[in-house]
Amino acid sequence: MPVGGLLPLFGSPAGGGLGGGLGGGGGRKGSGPAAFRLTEKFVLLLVFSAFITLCFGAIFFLPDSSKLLSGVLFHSSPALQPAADHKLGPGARVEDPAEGRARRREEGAPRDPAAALEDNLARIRENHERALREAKETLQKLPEEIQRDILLEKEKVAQDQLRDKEPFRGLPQVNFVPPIGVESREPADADAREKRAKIKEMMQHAWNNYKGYAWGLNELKPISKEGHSSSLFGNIKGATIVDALDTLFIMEMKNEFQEAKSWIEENLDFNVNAEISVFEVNIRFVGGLLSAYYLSGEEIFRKKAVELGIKLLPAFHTPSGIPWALLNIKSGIGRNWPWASGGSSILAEFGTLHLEFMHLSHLSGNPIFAEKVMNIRKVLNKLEKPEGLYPNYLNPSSGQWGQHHVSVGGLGDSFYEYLLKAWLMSDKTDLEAKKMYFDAVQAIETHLIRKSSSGLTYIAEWKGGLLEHKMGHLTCFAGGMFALGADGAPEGLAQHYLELGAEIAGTCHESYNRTFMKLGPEAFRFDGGVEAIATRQNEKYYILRPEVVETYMYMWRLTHDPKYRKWAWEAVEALESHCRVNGGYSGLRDVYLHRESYDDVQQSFFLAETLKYLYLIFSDDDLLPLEHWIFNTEAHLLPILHTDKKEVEIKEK
Ligand code: DMJ
Repeated sequence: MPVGGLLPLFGSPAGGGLGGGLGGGGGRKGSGPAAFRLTEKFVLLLVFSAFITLCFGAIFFLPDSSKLLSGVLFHSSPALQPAADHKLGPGARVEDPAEGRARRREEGAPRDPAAALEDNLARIRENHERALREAKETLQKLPEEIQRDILLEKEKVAQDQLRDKEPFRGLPQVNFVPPIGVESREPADADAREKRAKIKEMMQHAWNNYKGYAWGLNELKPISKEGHSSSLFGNIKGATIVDALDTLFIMEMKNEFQEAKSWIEENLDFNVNAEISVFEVNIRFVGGLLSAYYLSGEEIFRKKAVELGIKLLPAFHTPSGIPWALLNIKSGIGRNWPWASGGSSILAEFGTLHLEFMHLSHLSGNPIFAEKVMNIRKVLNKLEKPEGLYPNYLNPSSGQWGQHHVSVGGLGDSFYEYLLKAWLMSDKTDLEAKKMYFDAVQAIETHLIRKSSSGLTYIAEWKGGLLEHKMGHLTCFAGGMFALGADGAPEGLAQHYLELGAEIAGTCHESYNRTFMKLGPEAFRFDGGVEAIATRQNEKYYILRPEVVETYMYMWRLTHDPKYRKWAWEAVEALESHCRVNGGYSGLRDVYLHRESYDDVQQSFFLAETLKYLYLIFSDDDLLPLEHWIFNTEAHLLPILHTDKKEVEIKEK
């Protein structure tokens, strides 16, 4: 359409329309734009720019520009379109005047062009006014609303915190009952005795170097010989001290245990402005303190565990009660990992609080901790599970699953472990946990467990129905879990689960055996012509993880097959050859290389788990018998809460 057609008022007697001038391309003094006088040009420019502004304004600033585009630019009057939301029942809501007109047209009002044009103009005017009104409201109110929201949120958190703290005016008295199976006897077998002594020496080396170079800090950098801090604990300090407590105790490193206790009494401080990982702090700090209390009966550990438990409670202040992953323990404000699918909390994180929180209620006499974790279970039980599987992501606001990724390794692992152990810890009375565990394991067997062409059993990862044929080092704990649960398996399946545990142990051993260092990679694959081998550079590292020796420990205890002691000793030799350095023990960047490339971190779980499980493999079974103890996911000891005899008696002060 020629522009002149839209601007008839500016047709010049000398030169016809502007369009003619532009289109005709005549001489400079003819009817082209050059022929206008300066004032005319100015007026023309002014009107033209006003018109363009109006058009843009209409397109971009009116509330429903798509309707406007179709209604004005393309001349398809909204008057002729059916309007679904106009068909309201009586009293549904107050009718907008424009909607009223549309409805009346729907009802058969005349449609002459002049009326339609008037309708359109009125509609534009109304839309425009409404948009202005809304914009004004938004601009005026938003900052206040934001401020009000922040204040309300703060108030809510403060109130929740007050409510959570109120019942803790002091801890009730507890009659400590001496723990079962902690008195140390030398192993009957001479070879085991010698090997166990070697493992104790490894613990001494790790501890002494931590003490020498990083005392009071979270972890040790054994190459740099200085402290290492991880953001997982915010600025809570002393992760290695708390994580190592119970290992020191069972290895009878009494002086070291006392040093650790004194440090905790004097320095362990939770009144810090720190954003922490709720999961990590729970499994390492709460778990470590509880375990130290149950082994030693020292009140300081119970007091600190409950104090920290209270600090973690605001993490549960979400619409569903599914806790945040991260929490500022000063402000009580929580959030989730920025990388987690759709703002979700992580299954292995919120699903790995149950054991510690049940014990916190037990030792504090306050049911609040148990209530929080029982609510998690309630939320999970209400949800539909895809193929019976638990996705790794759950949104704490909506209480709905995020991405349908399922893993028995990272992001999922200890959730399954805690279902089984919740049942065991309750002296097998928590039948709901038992059912959830066995149902989940059945779904895992059907959808995730596969055999390689050479017959290695592995647990793959499930992504919306597709399998990734990869198994993580973390997943290797599952061998021990299947074996530990075998006893309570549905009719006729006990042997099957024991064998499944043995098969997973065998596969994980292969993942170690197929490396140069004889220590397993972070993840190994069963595709592209390989089996139990890491193929990606970023999966070839080993960070002193315990899961493989953890499975060996359960398999040894439950079968006494000597191969598990043999495999455990291979791991000890590999640790000594490749991870031991002057300054402690270091992780490795690539277990397939022929020369060590150190990551320079002595992880606290090396002392809490790896060395503890190795020590137990070479101990007799009466040290920490499985009928009386369960291990939390960081290998901290929690007693089974026997129902027949009350081991811990709680009396209100
Ligand atoms: C430990 O902190 C725990 O075992 C946790 O469940 C998984 N990861 C580490 C050790 O690898």
